[in-house]
Amino acid sequence: MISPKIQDLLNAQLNREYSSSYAYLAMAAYVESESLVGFAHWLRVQHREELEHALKFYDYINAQNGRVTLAAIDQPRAEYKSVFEVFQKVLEHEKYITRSVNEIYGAAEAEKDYATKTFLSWFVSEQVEEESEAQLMVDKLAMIGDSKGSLLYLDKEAKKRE
Ligand code: OFO
Repeated sequence: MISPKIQDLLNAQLNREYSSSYAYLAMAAYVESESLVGFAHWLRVQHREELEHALKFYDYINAQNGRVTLAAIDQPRAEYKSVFEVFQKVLEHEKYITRSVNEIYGAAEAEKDYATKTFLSWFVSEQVEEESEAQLMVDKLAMIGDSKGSLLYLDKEAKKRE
């Protein structure tokens, strides 16, 4: 059993996960248009992970006899200046998602909703990983600057993401 407030917060997060997924797919489309297929692969893996996150919220709301409500997904940004900008946005976005997960966790804590806190613990840990992976990409891209050769090397590396 979850309160109407927690249900609303979880549904809003479900929507954010789908928005994240859609935004990362749009980023993949941009880098793919620049022939950077490795970075596109990395972003498509991220896209898939976000779909899985969304479904975790879907399943949890249902398991608590709540009501899933699906809202509209914002149109994602299509154009970027560079791959570096793309990954800066990924990092920025993940920090925003971390804040939203923490807010729901705080609301669950205030209501002594231990089940929701336990459910969200997975996301709290996952966000540490999400931010760290995005930060690593930003750092590497900052390091290589304008070197096309290094960019192609990183593109190849990004292709290895599972
Ligand atoms: Fe679902 O963690 Fe990224 O957004």
